[in-house]
Amino acid sequence: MPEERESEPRAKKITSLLSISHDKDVDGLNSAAIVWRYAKTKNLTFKAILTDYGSFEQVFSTIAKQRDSLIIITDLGMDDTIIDVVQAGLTRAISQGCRIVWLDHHQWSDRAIKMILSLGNKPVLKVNHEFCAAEITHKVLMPRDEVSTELAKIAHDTDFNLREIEAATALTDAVSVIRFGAIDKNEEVADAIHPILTKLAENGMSGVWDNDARKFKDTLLNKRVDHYRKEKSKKMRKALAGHHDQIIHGKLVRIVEIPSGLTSTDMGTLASNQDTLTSIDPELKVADLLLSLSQGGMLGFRRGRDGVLCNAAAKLFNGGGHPYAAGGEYGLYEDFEAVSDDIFLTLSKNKTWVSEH
Ligand SMILES: [Mn+2]
Repeated sequence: MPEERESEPRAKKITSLLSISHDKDVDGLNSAAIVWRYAKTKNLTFKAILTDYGSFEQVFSTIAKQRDSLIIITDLGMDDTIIDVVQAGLTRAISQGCRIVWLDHHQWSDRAIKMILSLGNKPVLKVNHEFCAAEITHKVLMPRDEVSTELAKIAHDTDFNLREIEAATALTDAVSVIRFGAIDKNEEVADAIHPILTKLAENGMSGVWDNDARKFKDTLLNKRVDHYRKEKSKKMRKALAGHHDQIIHGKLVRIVEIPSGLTSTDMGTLASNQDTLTSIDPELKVADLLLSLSQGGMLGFRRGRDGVLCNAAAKLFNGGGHPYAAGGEYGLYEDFEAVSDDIFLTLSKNKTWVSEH
């Protein structure tokens, strides 16, 4: 960590840490937990703001009020539409003795990168698409901390949609349950997530998850997650039953509509589980490429196996992302069948999304 090597009076003055992370998923949450552990080792007072892209204006005006703080932003990308808001907030904070560390894995424009690097007080910016944000945070801030290693591993499993760690899938569902619950009750998502963040920062996964009993230590949370999974699976079964399949360039492409209350990650996770599919229809196989269409016309891309590039497929629909997961946009629609045919046609005209190996 570069600031460890610094001995100027400026760095010495920093006594607090403000963490800004993504409230949407486990990657953002675990990144914040690792940052918190870092704050503990440095004896910095800690405050976390969990947020989403729609709230940047509010968040960066809070940042503008900080003094002598280390501000660490994780799992949030920046594009040109918000560059001015971000620049104004950070420039102000830096003039008041703050330092900026930004760790992310999303797509950044060259302009956005240059803007951050041109800031004062030696900003640190690490953007790497090959890792999730918690892994980058772990590597940069807490490489030798075992709890942080585990938190990064859990985040990787869910962010890369691997589903190899039961606790990671459970935590993903818990975050959804807590988020949707807060939104329903008109409460702040960040406040609702805070207790779980505290436990993750203190004891890592073992603070929330009982590995032997394979459930959450918090009985109520465990019940809510169980219920959420049952509801989700009912809705998903219905949605999957209405799927449209087509073989394109030798790949099984499937399009499903996402019901409300489900995310494309939920859909991706459930639809890539062969047991779930078999229980719906014994003939149903995991698709090579799964597209989930939301009511608002947004498209989520997930792959069922290697050989498909989700980011290249999403690019055909004004989007982007990673080879294993990406997002794009179709636009408002009425007739799901017509949309499916249209999407199949676009994918069949272009082969960039099929990888050679
Ligand atoms: Mn992330």
